[in-house]
Amino acid sequence: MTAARPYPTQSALAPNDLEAWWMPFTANRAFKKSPRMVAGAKDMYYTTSDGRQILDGTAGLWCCNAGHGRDEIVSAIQKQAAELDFSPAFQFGHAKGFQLASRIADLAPGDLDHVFFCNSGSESIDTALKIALAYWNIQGQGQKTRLIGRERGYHGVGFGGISVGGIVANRKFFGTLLAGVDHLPHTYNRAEQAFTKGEPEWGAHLADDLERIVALHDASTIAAVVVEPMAGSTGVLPPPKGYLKRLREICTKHNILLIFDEVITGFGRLGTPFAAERYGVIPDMITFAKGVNSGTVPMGGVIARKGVYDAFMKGPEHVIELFHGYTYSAHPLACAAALATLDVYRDEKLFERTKEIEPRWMDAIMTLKGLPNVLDIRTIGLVAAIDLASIPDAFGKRAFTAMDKAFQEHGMMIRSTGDTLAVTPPLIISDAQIDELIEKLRKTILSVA
Ligand code: PXG
Repeated sequence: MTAARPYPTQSALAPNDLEAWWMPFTANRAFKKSPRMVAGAKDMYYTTSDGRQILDGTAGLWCCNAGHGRDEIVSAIQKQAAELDFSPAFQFGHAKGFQLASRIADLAPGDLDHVFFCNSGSESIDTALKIALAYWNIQGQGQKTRLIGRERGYHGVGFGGISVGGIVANRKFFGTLLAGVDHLPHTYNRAEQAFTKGEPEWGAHLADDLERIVALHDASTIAAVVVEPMAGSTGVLPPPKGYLKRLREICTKHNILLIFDEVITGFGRLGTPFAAERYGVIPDMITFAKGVNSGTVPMGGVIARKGVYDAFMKGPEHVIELFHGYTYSAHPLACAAALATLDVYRDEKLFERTKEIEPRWMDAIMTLKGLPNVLDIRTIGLVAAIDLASIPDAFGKRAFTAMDKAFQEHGMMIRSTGDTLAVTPPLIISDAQIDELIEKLRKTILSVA
């Protein structure tokens, strides 16, 4: 900082104090000229700093699945802070870490029985990739090091995640990334799939590309394949029917670990605790974050199958089995928040409810078909994406303007990525609020025509 300036007090924080925060994944200059500021949140609504109510069409960043300011979760966090603020997770433990791991293992299908905690989705992916590499190493197959991701995949922003990820803007500035990574093709084809509700019929054959990759590198060099069951950040790509089963079969045939990145799809977004259950496919590891405690305290993790965990549990018992972990792994506040959140999900049957309202949600979203510039709509679970035609020579501007106008003029928070609008409300959304959301989307799309 060049010149000394007075520290702003909390109450003095106003648009002229916006300079110091270099905001993440944000158009900083546009934001600072015309800020979108939130000051409070309750249930389905944010409140802006100037007192307007904003319908939350994004569950924060796909994380506040139980809605905002839930009393049970708030008081669990408060109570935990007073009772046990921090406990080291290296060589020491606390009850809620174990309780939470058991609860998550119970929600996960099959023998996905062991949970490793971290603090974000990005860390969960790096953790899963490291477990995969170490898993082969300790079994004397240290040559299995290749990692296979997918075009258009998003796995956070760590070097592991951007290496297996397939979003060009997230990769191209950051050098050569991890060596030995290859990518499956993405699964979107507008000509074949436009305006499909749920999983498209076309595209299962794209999983067979894994056979080509195996033929090229040989299975003896490949550690793991990692995909989002439904690609989220790239603009919502539901998996083609049968695609994930085929990936599983090919991985099993060639002795390759399969990792599902469920940072978005975990905790009910597709109407089941994990998407693995919806698709009847058991991966070797599942990554999670966000919805685990409804976005209230940073937390992520990896759920590993029994066989993966057991492979590490040998050698002298005083020796650390996996040299990996974070200071805040299983942070007591995050665990307390998660236990309270899982109670809310269970007591309010929010995952089952999501499944129930999915058809109505899909029908409602599809009523936007035919509006100006709408090129495709994809929808699944409680998720929707609307592709808008780009303004010539200004890719991304139409959707960015729509996101801004939605907030500033139409009282709604939505996300934009490229020229796609993404809508992913909290799972507590009522029928009337679905109608409100659709009406606001309609006005927003018309306002950028
Ligand atoms: N994997 C997946 C599938 C994700 O969607 C991450 C990993 C990384 O999580 P962290 O906690 O490190 O951010 C994500 C994050 C959007 C959007 O609008 C999506 C994410 C984050 C922010 C915005 O699509 N996903």
